[in-house]
Amino acid sequence: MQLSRDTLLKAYRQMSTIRHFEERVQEEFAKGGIPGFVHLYAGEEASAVGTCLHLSAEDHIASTHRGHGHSIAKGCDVERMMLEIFGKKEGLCAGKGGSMHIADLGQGMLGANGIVGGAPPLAVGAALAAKTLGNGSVAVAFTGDGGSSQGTTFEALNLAVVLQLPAIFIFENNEDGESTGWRYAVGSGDIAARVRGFGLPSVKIDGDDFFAVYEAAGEAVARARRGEGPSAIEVETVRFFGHHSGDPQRYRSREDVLKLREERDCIKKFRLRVTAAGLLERAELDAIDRENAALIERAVARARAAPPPEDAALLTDVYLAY
Ligand SMILES: Cc1ncc(C[n+]2csc(CCOP(=O)(O)OP(=O)(O)O)c2C)c(N)n1
Repeated sequence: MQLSRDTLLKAYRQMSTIRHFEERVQEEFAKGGIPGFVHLYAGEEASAVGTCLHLSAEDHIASTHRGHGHSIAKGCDVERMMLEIFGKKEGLCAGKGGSMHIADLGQGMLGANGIVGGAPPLAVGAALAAKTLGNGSVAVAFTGDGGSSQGTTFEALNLAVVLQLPAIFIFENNEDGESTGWRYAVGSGDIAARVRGFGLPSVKIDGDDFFAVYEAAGEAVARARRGEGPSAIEVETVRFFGHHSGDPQRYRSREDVLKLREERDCIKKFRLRVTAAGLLERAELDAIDRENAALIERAVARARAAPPPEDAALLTDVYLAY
């Protein structure tokens, strides 16, 4: 598949933004500046970016508790995301949502979600709205290997097939749900094949390979836009950090994690591939990394200095006002 230079640059910029964002959030969390929990997406960048590059702000995504990467790839403002994670008034959700509830309806980002298996029903709702309105938009649900076994996921898959909705289900199999390995937790041992049983096309791809994700997601999105119904993709990926930032990771060794960073880094692989093929120069990729480092530095400085929401704001935004 031939991607334009602009698309390649955009893909790298977004993956690099996510990586810089996540590495820095880990540092800031360790310093104690961030309230609550954070679940980091580093290692999985190709999945969010390879998928969301096919979407516009009119399309919807529903995310997981590990939602920073999906949010950035869908176009959420990075500085306002950082403000949100620090619980500040100018955050994307006025500082009341934090890491696990980042949402931006203007960008079609329905929200990160503390409920495992929460995204598929939400995406099915958005896909039903799109089909009813006939507006040509699609909805994507991101779900983990753990979430793939939830009843909500099964119901959503079934309904999407029954109603032939423009929905795409992305199963990010990063091998562990908290500390439980997917080989133990997924009874059939094959997420993509199990999904096929619901009556929709479903493929398994190498999530370390941005190009594989981009191609599979492109086909699924095009199919949904043509009115041919839902599809699913199992993305085999890895997470570089623990389940959450304070996870002691007793279920895998330090060496295992170092090996993942060495051998299964989707960004490193992207860099190698595009530079070896002469599509992009190393220097321009390095320049993007520097710009992202500066962006994240600004975002953290602003988030640290910003005021929290006022006390009175505790009682607002509880219910939606029509
Ligand atoms: C309905 C529900 N059950 C359990 C939990 C606790 N929990 C939070 S994250 C998680 C693991 C999810 O694993 P997976 O879906 O594979 O996503 P990953 O963390 O690997 O990205 C669990 C069990 C929850 N938040 N919601």
